[in-house]
Amino acid sequence: PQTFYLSDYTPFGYEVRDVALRFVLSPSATRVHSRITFAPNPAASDKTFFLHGEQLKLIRAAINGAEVTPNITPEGLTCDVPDSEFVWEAEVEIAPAENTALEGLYMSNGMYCTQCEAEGFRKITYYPDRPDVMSTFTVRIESDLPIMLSNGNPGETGAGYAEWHDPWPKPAYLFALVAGDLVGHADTFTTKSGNQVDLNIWVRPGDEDKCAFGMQALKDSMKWDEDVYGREYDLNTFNIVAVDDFNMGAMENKGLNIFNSSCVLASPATSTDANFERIEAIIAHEYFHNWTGNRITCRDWFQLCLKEGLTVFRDAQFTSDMRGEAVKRIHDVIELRARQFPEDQGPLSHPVRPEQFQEINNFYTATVYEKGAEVIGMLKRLVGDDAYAKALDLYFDRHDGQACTIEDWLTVFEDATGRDLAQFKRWYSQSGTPRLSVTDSYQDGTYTLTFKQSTPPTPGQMVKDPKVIPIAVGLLGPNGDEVQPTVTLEMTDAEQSFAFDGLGSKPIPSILRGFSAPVVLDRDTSAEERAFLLAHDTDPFNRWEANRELARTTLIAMIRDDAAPDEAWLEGLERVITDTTLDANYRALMMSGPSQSELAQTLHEMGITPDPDAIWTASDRLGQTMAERWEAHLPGLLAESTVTEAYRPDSHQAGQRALGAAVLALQTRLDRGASARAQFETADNMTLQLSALTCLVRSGNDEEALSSFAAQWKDDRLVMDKWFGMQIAATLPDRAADRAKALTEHPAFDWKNPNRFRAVFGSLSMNHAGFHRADGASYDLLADWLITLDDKNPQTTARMCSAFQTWKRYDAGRKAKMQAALERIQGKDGLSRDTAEMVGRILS
Ligand code: BAL
Ligand code: ZN
Repeated sequence: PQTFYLSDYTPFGYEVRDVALRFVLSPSATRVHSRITFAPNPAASDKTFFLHGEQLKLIRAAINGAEVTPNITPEGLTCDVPDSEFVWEAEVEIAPAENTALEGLYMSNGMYCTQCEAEGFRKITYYPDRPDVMSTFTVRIESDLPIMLSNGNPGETGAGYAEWHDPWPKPAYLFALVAGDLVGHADTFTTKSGNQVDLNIWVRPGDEDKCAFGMQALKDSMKWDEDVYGREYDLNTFNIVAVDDFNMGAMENKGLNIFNSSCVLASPATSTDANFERIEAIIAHEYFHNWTGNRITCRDWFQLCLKEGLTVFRDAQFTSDMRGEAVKRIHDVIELRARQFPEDQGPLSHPVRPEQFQEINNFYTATVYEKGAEVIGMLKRLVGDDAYAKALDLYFDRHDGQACTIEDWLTVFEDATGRDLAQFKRWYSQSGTPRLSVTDSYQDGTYTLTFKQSTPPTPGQMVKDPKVIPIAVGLLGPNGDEVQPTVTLEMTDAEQSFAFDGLGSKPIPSILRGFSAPVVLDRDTSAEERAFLLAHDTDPFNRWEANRELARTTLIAMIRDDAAPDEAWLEGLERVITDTTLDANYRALMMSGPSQSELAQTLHEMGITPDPDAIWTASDRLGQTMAERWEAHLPGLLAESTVTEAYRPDSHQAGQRALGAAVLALQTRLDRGASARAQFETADNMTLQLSALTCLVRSGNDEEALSSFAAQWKDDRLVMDKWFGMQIAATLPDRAADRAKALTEHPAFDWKNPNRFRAVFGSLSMNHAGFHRADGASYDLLADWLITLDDKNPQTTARMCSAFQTWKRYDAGRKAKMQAALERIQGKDGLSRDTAEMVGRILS
């Protein structure tokens, strides 16, 4: 397969002045008529007229009205064209009902929908399918379906047709079309300059009662982007459509966002608090793309982080404002460590701006998205809030309507602040997680912190240069008072010291407050010092971090030496979880220790081969110790976390339920599931029902509850995804593989639906000891199913291969079994380019 390189960029030889499309919809023979005005691009030297096109049946092509016979290959076509403006016309036939890859135009439950990012438009018609080619679009859809939607503003509508016009030039990846028997949940939003926008969430009949929350989230997002970034919506209409079969979470098509139904439909009975928070964040994310992604887009796919890192950063700011800064930051860091760190420390490591790819769909990664957002957070911290706001205004002014690069983005910051960002740019080009070690000294009132940074080699990058690392530091006095409020140290060298003068005694440092940089902090800290920070740190993130470090140290000692859990830590933690002045959500987070895969990563870094069974046993034993030790507190904590008001998905109530879930997990260990069963039976919302069921599954005593849950929810696809997933993710490790296998034989296992496939196999890979069962049963099962799915849906198959990305850290037996599973996938006849690239990288 061809490898594409960032360094090879050249502009397309032609500008597109206007696009008119006409769709005559039919499940197996949709006709797509295109009429496109091209003109030679004066900025391009190569005037080859190449249009992308895959899996298209060309019926007819014409230039300026005269029929032409292009030269067609599996990737597209070339044709001789005039050297001045001309009109290209084509008619192609496609079969949406046979499109199981869910890229291009496809069908989901009788409804037509599209997914064009990154390179799906070329499966709809012949076109220069690259993000730097932007044009206005006019679309006419013909079918007998009641609802027909496309981008932009609605035009003429009549019996059997609907027209749409998008006045904003856009790349083809933002094209969308939807047609189906849909019902709309309507509302309006008036922008700050007084334009009234019609809002609609379109769903399948029966889902109307699950739209209100998403609509409110959309209106909150529109208002927030006006208030915080000064960005106003720019069309008369904004449509969201819920689709059951979707490879990603959602897609920001101009004026017509298409959502995986799991990321928009919400109701208290069927959605958990976590679902509500995620839905709010994704709606915000897609809406925010209207400016960061659509109005200003990417020059090429190597620049993906330009829109994704920035938009994730913006949605995190939004959630932080809506739900609380500390808890959002802790959640994000937990996710970063769970998903991005393993990627960046293994064979799939790549820079935030990759420099080569075979299949761009494989680069919609935690590194591009989440590390991309961390990089923007660091930039904001380094330049300060005011300069960040000034730079963003300049970015929107200077680049509106353009397809840009990371260089453009950084130049804006350089121009707005006068800073040289050449060194900072390494965050975009160097892969790998930097390690930051720190030592300290105190003499005559001066306290000195000395940092060293290094980044281990990653694939294709053996040598790393020092990066700019913003290190937020505060100092605490012996009584817990803050003697130095948070200050951001700017580290630029491989080794660098920072001094604090005028201190009466040696302070306790609180380093990397708010997780000010995506690094691993190595510091030999005594348990006493961490316990002090757990009790006193004024930075809520670092207070939580101190606890996590203590939990990790204890667990590692339990795993390695069969040690008892650390007494002093448990006493300190007890004070925190019983401190009713603290936010319940925060206390719940304190009760969850490092995940089993994170412990495996720590052991690996220590040069110890992780044993998944020993990790599970230690984690389980720690849970049992906590339950027994805090037995007297549990009923009071459960009572305190009981919500007596009507269900609201806000952070206050969600916090109470999160604390309740953590406490119920301990209580279940003591009462053989009696409390969990009682909660399960009386729950009037999904959060309580599912947390109770999870406890029962973990206890192994779950058959009855699982059956009754399935009977209650058999007709709700999204709830059944939870049922499929949680009984695998939460079950005892030795049952996970067998359970997953049995569930693949369940009549409701619709493996072509990405949500259902992920529910089973994403959950299996999350059950750490279950996935790494020593006999390799889980590896084999996953490999079998990835081989099956690859024929139908390469994109989802390739992404799920990352379950194997840490294979090299395990013992020889497991390693050999994972390698064999990967090689079996690799050896499959006709393996997709997507999966071949992923497996090849993982094995390398
Ligand atoms: N652009 C793909 C989906 C998203 O990141 O919003
Ligand atoms: Zn995005």
